[in-house]
Parts: sequence; C-alpha cells; structure tokens
Amino acid sequence: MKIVKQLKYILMSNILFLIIACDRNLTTSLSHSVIDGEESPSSQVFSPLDYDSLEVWLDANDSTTLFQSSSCLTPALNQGDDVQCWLDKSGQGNHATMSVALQNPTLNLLDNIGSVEFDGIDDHFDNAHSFNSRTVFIIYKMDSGLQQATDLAQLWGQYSAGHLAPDARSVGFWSFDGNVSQQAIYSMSGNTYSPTTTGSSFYSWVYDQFDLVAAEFTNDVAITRQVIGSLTPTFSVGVHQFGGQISEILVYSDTLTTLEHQKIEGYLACKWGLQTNLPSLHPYKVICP
Ligand SMILES: [Ca+2]
Repeated sequence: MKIVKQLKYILMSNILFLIIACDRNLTTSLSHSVIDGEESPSSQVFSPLDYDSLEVWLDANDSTTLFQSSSCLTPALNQGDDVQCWLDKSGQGNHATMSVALQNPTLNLLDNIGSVEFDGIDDHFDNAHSFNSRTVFIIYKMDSGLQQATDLAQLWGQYSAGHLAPDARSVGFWSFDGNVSQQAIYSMSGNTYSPTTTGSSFYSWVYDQFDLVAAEFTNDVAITRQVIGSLTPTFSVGVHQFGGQISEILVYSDTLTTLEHQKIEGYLACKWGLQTNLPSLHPYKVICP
C-alpha cells in the first residue's frame, strides 16, 4: 500500500513539473514574439515626424485637429462645419486659423476620408508664422465647381516669398515663385522631380481629382506669413482664391534624400488611397512605409 502511494506521488510530481515546464516555454515564446515585433524595423509605422525638419503638418484625417472656432475649442466633426482652426501636428505651432466669419473653409467628408474645402470666393487661412521652408507635400483637389478660372490658386505659401500654386488661368500650370524669383523642382503622384523652374506644366494638375504634389525649393523660402487658399495680402481677399479641397500639408525646412521623399510619398499615397497613381517602380507602389 505504501509503495503504491509513493508511486502515485512520483507520478503526480512529474505531471506537475511537465505543466510548469510547458507554461514557462509558452510564456517565454510569447515574450519573445512581442519583443521581436517591437524591435523589427519592418513593423515600424512611418510618421512625418521621423524627419526632424518638419515645420508644418496639417492632417484632415485627424478629427482632433479641426475646430469650428478660431480659438480651437469647438470641434468640427460634421459635413459642412466651419473650419476656423486646423492645428499643426509638427510641434512647431504653425497652426492655420481664420477668425473672419464666412472667410473660413469648411469640413468636407463626402468624397474622401477628410478634407478642408475652400469655396474659391474668399475662404482661406492667414497666420503670422516665421519659419524656413524647403520641401512641401500637399494632397489637394482643384474643384471645377468652385475654382474661378481667372485666379492663381495658392495652396500654401507666401506670395512675396515663394509658394505652391496651381494656376487656373492656364489649366495645368504650376507657380512656385510668387512675385519673387524663387525656383523649385517638383513632382506629382510620386514621379521623379522636374527640372528647376519658377513655374511649369511639366507635371500638369487636372480638375476634380485628388493628387499628391511635392516641391523642393532651390533656396529656403523664409515665411513670415503662412497663407493657405489665397494670394492675400499682396492681392485683396477674393482676387486670387483657391477653390477645392486640401487633405494634408507637410512642410520641411530641409531638403530630403530620394529615399526620404519616396517614403513620404508612400505614406501619403497609402493614407489617401492614391497608391495606384504612383509610378510602377516606386518603392511604395504596393507596400506602405
Ligand atoms: Ca466663404
């Protein structure tokens, strides 16, 4: 009887040992897979903040950055809501605001996952911000129902320093110089950059399509007043206005390597459903950064 009890004890101890051993192996392998996941560069999600020269990041897909009041207190969440404040996510405080009623753009959630719509009449943002800009990326749409054919339609910049502006007076033409002699190379849809120019239709904008435009200025554009949607104050509000939608704006104070700007193009194309527009050899044609 005593021998049987001892055998039972030995058997139970072994089973207990096996259970503990199995459990430890499971815990160890789970810990490993989590740590491996954190350490693997391929699992990192790209952010525009990964390049430290980011000066402006306006992102209409982030509803926490859009407000109906210029004091940035009342969220803009619904179709057609006023947007008097669009918070900059770069950390540099280069927010876009407009406190004049009816001159503020509005929220458009209809044909994209988020955009800020400018009426082509007087909507714009105008802020006294001082920073150097060198490389700019914008997701935008020229809207044939809103854009005045007589206008040079500034997306971003300062007319007296340099800007990124589709010109509706000559369909497809881009302007970079404003009323100075600023030059840039530029691309659309992730293509290779154009030759240096002050303005060109080397890559042409078209109406009613969201697209990605990128420009790298030859020299720093020293911004003292960031204007989005108008050529004011050089021209009165209403004289040259942008009519359409803007979904995202990224401005860097530095030049970027080919791999860096391709990564940003990939990030924007993935986010806004524009990967099919990228050229076939683009590194982010299929995968996302
Ligand atoms: Ca208006």
